[in-house]
Amino acid sequence: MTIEKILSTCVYCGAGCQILFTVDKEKNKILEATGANGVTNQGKLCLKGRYGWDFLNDPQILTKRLTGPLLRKNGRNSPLEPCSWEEAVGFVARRLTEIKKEYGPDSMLVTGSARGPGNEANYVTQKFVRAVLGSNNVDHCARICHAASVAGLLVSLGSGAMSLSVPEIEDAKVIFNIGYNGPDSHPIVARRIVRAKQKGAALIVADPRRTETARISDLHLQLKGGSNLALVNALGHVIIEEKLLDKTFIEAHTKGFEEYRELVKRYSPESTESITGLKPGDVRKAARIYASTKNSVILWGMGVCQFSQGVDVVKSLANLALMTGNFGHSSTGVGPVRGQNNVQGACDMGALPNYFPGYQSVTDKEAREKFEKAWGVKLPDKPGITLTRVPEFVLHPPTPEKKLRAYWVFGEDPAQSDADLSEMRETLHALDLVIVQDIYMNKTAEFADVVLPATSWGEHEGVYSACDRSFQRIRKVLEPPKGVLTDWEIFSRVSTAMGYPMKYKNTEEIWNELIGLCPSFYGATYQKIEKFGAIQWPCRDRNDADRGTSFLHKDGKFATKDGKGVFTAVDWHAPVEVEDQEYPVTLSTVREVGHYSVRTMTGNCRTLRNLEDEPGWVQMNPELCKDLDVKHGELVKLSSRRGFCFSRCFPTERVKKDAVYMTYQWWIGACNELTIGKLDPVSNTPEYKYCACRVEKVEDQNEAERYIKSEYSSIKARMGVDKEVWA
Ligand SMILES: Nc1nc2c(c(=O)[nH]1)N[C@H]1C(S)=C(S)[C@@H](COP(=O)(O)OP(=O)(O)OC[C@H]3O[C@@H](n4cnc5c(=O)[nH]c(N)nc54)[C@H](O)[C@@H]3O)O[C@H]1N2
Ligand SMILES: Nc1nc2c(c(=O)[nH]1)N[C@H]1C(S)=C(S)[C@@H](COP(=O)(O)OP(=O)(O)OC[C@H]3O[C@@H](n4cnc5c(=O)[nH]c(N)nc54)[C@H](O)[C@@H]3O)O[C@H]1N2
Ligand code: SF4
Ligand SMILES: [Mo]
Repeated sequence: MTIEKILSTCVYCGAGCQILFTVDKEKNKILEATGANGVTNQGKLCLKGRYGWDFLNDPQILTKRLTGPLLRKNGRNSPLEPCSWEEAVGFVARRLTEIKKEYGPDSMLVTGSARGPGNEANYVTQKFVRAVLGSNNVDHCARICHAASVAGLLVSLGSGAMSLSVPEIEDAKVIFNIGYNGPDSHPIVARRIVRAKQKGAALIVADPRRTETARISDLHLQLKGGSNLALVNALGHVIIEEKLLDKTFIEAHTKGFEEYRELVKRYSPESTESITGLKPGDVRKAARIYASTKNSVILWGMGVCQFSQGVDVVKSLANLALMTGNFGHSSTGVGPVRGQNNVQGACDMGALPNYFPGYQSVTDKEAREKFEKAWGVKLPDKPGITLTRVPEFVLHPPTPEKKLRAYWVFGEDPAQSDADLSEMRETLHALDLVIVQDIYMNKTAEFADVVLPATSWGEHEGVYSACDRSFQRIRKVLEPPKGVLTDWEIFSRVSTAMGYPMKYKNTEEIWNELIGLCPSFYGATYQKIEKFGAIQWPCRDRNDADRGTSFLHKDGKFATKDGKGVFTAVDWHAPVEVEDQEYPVTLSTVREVGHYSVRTMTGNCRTLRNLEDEPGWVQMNPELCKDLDVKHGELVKLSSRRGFCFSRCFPTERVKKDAVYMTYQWWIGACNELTIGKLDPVSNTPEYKYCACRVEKVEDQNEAERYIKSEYSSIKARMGVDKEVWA
């Protein structure tokens, strides 16, 4: 037996934990995963890091690993059949060329992927879209995630990223944790919150649920869902009224304060009580605690971003930090804790409709000319469309010429993760061409004309960007199945077939090309990442002395053009779809601790599958359960204006009576059948955290259980899995 130890970065959340794998090289199997001494994880791992690699063994519990390209050889209604790579690449290149010729470059949209592929593959993807298709229609799941943080903070501070590093959290004196459930989402980041608390920090939590962080907090602001901006403006109001602000910082480093002061005059804790449901005394207390130190940190997540007013709340959180001088040194500032392992990276690489790699705007002539010269083509200067607008551009385009015809879905599963799934299915049906590039069959692949199979995390090299801007290496641990290609090679082959040769030899060659084009990444060579374990951008110099930047906006110098932080004054508005008689309860959707996003990976790991399985749970206040006469474990039917699904009742005091919570990891208990596709006008993120729904008792439980079972077997059979998993 040849045993090797190989170091890599975790593929699940953005914490960027370092994992040491013990590998049996002869059998090509992982034997064990243990925590390595990474900057954020210090030898620790959460359950996904420790057990989340089993999918690489292809146990086929949920979905089948793709091991060769599939094509509908005789049109849409014919089955997906195995084909050669030549056929698959030839088909994609021919169809894209035809569509481009007939309808123009902007009739296609390609996604990047924040998951396994890594930064190099995302760089190649956006280069392909811009240089070969001639469009900026490239986007990825940040859109349905932290896009509000990126858009909001770019305006307020000039940089959309976390201003501090994960390790700095533990030296904060105050943590204001809003709409963020670290213990489930980023357990290893949550560990730093616990440490901060142990070191004496005050912890304030704003969340309609009593999360674990809320449970250990000094003050839990259990606000009404959808009222964030009213609360944050009220906090600003108190800070001004009680003269808790940092005038010197405001004068020296910011602009727009006066307009903001005028607006928040209307937001006293007393006048906003009817919106937030919070006691004015608690809001005042929170403001006083937050403004009392220069090491106050704001951490936020999806409970801020997944609203039709997400961007405004992000800007208003930046206002709080600006007015109290909470920038410029370590353990302070703003922490939008990025979700996916490489969502920071997919943004860094320009898998966004308005940015080239390194946040260089596509509308900036100088930046465009630089990329034109490097890539030897003329590039489009108009930002592309965002992926959450795909349904609109397919089903109701602004003009017939603007209709979207082709969608290349790379490492995402919109038929499971996007809001309003019945509209998404209609959209996928109505497209002329759907290309899916994945490691597994997934729900979107069912609609694909062609499926391109890729190597997985663990089977290729590359770099991920963790939530705090740390570039870290991922390494090849196992040999991939025969018949799959790396994601960057798939794009390169199609590009070459379309007359723009891409002949990269390895990821390092791609990396060197891209850091050469991005001043803020220029110093982060493979050698340096290798040597120091992690390099946080900005890192501008190649010598070893430049080890990157742990916190941004040093000495109050912001990344905006004039170096000033910008106050923005915005009024609160209610969520788009509120409760009524027909749909009397709020539905909010969150995550399962042991499963990850669309579950193709964790659902195929035995230990994690054994923790939870279909159809998932709906968290309901015991009083609501009593009113509806439903008990723990019973199946209930949930419906909204857009669809219905079944879930199991989970009575819990953690949630209030007016709202129920579901996790979006399930096929049968698919909460996105219910969610609403209404978007924030700037970030285009859907309001996943709020829509109106109805919960009903299911009288015939046996019949419902039979339905769940047969539905599960039938979807799995469509995913190529025929084993019985109920045993
Ligand atoms: N209701 C509701 N819906 C939500 C959310 C919510 O809170 N509520 N959250 C949203 C958020 S924040 C996000 S980020 C999205 C996530 O949604 P998605 O991005 O759709 O989900 P993922 O599970 O991350 O991965 C998508 C696909 O990538 C594939 N994949 C993994 N590694 C690789 C690889 O190396 N190469 C290739 N080619 N494919 C790979 C997986 O098999 C999977 O099919 O979901 C959103 N949906
Ligand atoms: N186990 C696991 N971990 C994951 C993922 C996963 O699928 N599984 N996904 C990853 C991804 S893609 C992401 S983006 C992150 C997301 O991680 P988080 O940002 O923690 O996201 P959520 O858990 O969806 O929502 C956070 C909190 O927002 C609260 N909330 C709901 N409505 C409101 C409101 O109106 N106001 C306030 N203040 N709070 C509200 C919810 O109760 C919830 O506790 O997690 C990552 N980590
Ligand atoms: S906290 Fe995140 S990065 Fe760390 S082991 Fe868990 S899932 Fe992986
Ligand atoms: Mo996310």
